[in-house]
Amino acid sequence: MADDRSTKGALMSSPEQFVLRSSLTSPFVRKVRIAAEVLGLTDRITMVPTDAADPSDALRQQNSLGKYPCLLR
Ligand SMILES: N[C@@H](CCC(=O)N[C@@H](CS)C(=O)NCC(=O)O)C(=O)O
Repeated sequence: MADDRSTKGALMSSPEQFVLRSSLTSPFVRKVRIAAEVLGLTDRITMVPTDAADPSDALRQQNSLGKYPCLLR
């Protein structure tokens, strides 16, 4: 096996986690959740509900379009 430090680092560290700004009723969010499930990524994604109508919701800082789904690292 090649002695590749970047590969070793990736194997030893925990998998990257993501936040999905979302809503349970959004069909666009549903598509992302299905893709995540098929790809085995569900455990790495934390769903955080979004209220696009609430000006104090951080969504507009996270996605300049102010739309969800919005996947964050
Ligand atoms: N083309 C976008 C559409 C996303 C979209 O329109 N999401 C809706 C929720 S289902 C939304 O963000 N609505 C809030 C708004 O437009 O202010 C995509 O496929 O993700």
